[in-house]
Amino acid sequence: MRNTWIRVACVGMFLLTSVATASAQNVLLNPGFENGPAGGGARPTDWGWFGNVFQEPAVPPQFVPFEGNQLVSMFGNFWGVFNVTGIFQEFPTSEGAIWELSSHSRHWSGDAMVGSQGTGGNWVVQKIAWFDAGGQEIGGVESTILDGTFATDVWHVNAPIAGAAPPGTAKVQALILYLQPLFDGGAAHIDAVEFVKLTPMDIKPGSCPNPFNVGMVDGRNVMRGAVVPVALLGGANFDVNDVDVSTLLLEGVPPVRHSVEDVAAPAGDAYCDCTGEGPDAYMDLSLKFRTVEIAEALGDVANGDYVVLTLTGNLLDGTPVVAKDCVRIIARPIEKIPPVLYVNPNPFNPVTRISYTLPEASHVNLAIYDVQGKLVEHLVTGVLSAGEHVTEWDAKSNPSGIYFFRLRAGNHEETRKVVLLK
Ligand SMILES: [Ca+2]
Ligand SMILES: [Ca+2]
Ligand SMILES: [Ca+2]
Repeated sequence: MRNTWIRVACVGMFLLTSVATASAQNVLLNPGFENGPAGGGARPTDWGWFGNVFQEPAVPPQFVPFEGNQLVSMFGNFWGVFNVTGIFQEFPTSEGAIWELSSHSRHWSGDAMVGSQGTGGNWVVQKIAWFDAGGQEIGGVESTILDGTFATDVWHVNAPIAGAAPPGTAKVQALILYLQPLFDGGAAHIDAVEFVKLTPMDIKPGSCPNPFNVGMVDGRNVMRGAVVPVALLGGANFDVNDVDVSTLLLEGVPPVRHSVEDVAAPAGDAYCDCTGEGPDAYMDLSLKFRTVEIAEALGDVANGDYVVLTLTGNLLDGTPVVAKDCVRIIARPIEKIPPVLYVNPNPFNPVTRISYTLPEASHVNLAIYDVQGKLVEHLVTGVLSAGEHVTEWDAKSNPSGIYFFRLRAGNHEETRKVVLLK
């Protein structure tokens, strides 16, 4: 039933003779409608539309934008026929490109939206539609109905929908539709629409799923010192050398280091699909972020939460880059978080630093063994306080070779292999 209605919308769309075409081909223009002409029957700039669509200036209490000083209103005054009103924007694209659409809508009490025909009466729907080179619609992704039973005069955040362009795709449209039954008019307000082509990204490249460990001890993240590996994935149409690394932020956090290497392949057909696929012969931009900074940026999360991490930035030519991938939060009970042992540098000559973080005061034994398992030296023995500890090992009197650091803290034991290269 719903699909039929959407098809009605698309027929209306084909009647349009002028179609908005954006210059930047991966982000819609005028997303908050602040740049368009307002009032007097003006239509939204940079958008196509059908039905009664108007750009409105902020005039409380009638017109209250979600952001900025303008919004778009959609009115249904086709009494007695099923009516679809909407706005759309389109971009050239090709098979495999992943696009994401989100928006904000408001059901306006000034022109009652909730109809008398069936549950809810009026609906706002987000849709991504794929078209072939001949202009035929060949597929799409729709949101659930965002129905008129919501409270009026309150802005709703319409959750993003995303999809990958199927074979034969030549262009994509983002549509925000307002659907009305036979005997009800009404109005919907739309603002802050986002439609972006997502750059493929893989958190923990080549591994799936993407667990993200968080845990605080006395206000300090016990993952301190650890990094989150993330890769922007190159492909036939995306050279990662075009990325301006200095502009990249993951959840607002800049990377601590980066390199260009082939670490993973793009995943399936949705932006949060997870894959364990490894290198694919396309170079990727490998980025490392401090775990503690990302954890702080995420704020309160709970064990088992499924969280989308967003990376933003620009290409060297200024084109925006947006990438998303999901992590599963693993919040271990604090007492079960083991010490985390790091050795840096490794290989080393002749001094290296061993660091580890204790979740609680513990009896610690840190020792070095050679490759035959023979004790070389005890570095630390005794009770240490909770928190991070650093110990150096100067191996100037030891021969080159493989050694093992073994940390025992309480009931926990951890071993790291190191290489002394003279
Ligand atoms: Ca606005
Ligand atoms: Ca991954
Ligand atoms: Ca790759």
